[in-house]
Amino acid sequence: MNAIPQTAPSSSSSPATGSGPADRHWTVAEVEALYAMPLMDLLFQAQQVHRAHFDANEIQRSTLISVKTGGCSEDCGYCSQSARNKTELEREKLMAVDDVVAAARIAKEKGASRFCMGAAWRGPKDKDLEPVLEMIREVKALGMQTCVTLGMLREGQAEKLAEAGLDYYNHNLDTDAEFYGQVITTHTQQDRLDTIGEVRKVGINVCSGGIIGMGESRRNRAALIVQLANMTPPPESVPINNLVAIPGTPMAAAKGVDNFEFVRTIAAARITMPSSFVRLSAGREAMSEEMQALCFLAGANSMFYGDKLLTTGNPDVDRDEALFAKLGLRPI
Ligand code: SAM
Ligand code: DTB
Ligand code: SF4
Repeated sequence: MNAIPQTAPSSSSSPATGSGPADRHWTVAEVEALYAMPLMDLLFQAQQVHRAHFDANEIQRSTLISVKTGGCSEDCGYCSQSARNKTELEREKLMAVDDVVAAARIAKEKGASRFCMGAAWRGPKDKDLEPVLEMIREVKALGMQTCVTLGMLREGQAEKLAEAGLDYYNHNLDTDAEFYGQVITTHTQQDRLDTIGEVRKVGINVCSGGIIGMGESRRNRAALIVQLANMTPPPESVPINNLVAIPGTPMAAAKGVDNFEFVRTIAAARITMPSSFVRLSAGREAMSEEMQALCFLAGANSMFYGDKLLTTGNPDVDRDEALFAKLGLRPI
């Protein structure tokens, strides 16, 4: 399998960057070939692509908040918030706008540039959308970028979000179309693609990625990257989550992936989506500083910043600030 190193990915692209035209179409075989490269070659290529498009010492930081927690109708096998999973999570109804804005103000003071508000919904009801629109307007007024992740959108809802000034909508493909049904049965991957299409249509930036370590094969991982990279255009933000195995979910005993496989996934995302922010997402709390540095070297240039993700932990801000200082990274 080591016969293909640099050639496959750069066949129709610039050898210096491995990138190529904006409408480059990737095949699963090409991305599998990236995965199969010697790690040092892969990291070198990822760095070349990264440096041709970004300042490699800058990392964008978003703070997450769960504005509506638990009790979700969907059966996503990894999620603490599904009503069908027997987790210890306490349900919480939609937060008051003022409390959300107060949390955003703190996140800004601590150095986050974007505030991402998540709700455990299959999708928002129109009456639920109104307070969320107010949250978006008020967080934006603080001078922060805004992101929401609310599930599937119905007709007209994306327009309302755009009118409120929303910068990013997060809606992950989560896993390869072929593996999707083994993780989630209450909606299809096509449903997710439809919502992403709605978001695109109204000009909101797309944040879409997936989860690694749910028992999928390397081919599934490569196919997920291909699906994201072949979107026209690819998502502006691509979160790569390392599964947080949550007790009480069907994924509680998932074995996860080897660290280097995760790093290879980041590199594959970077090389195939040269202009996108690749986000080192869930799972960072369990990663050493060296592992995180390797992810940045592979081309990750954004992350979640703040002591909590949605329902699980994240490194605390002091630890992240110390890591940035050690690595000479600058937040943007
Ligand atoms: N309900 C909305 C949805 O599904 O899009 C928004 C919230 S949902 C929790 C957002 C994303 O968090 C999921 O798409 C998934 O990628 C990620 N996520 C959830 N639980 C996770 C876990 N245990 N480990 C890693 N990522 C997880
Ligand atoms: C994304 O891709 N990961 C974030 C954000 N987008 C919404 C969520 C991670 C959730 C991890 C598990 C939890 O805290 O519940
Ligand atoms: Fe969790 Fe979102 Fe799935 Fe609901 S739709 S179970 S919140 S990932």
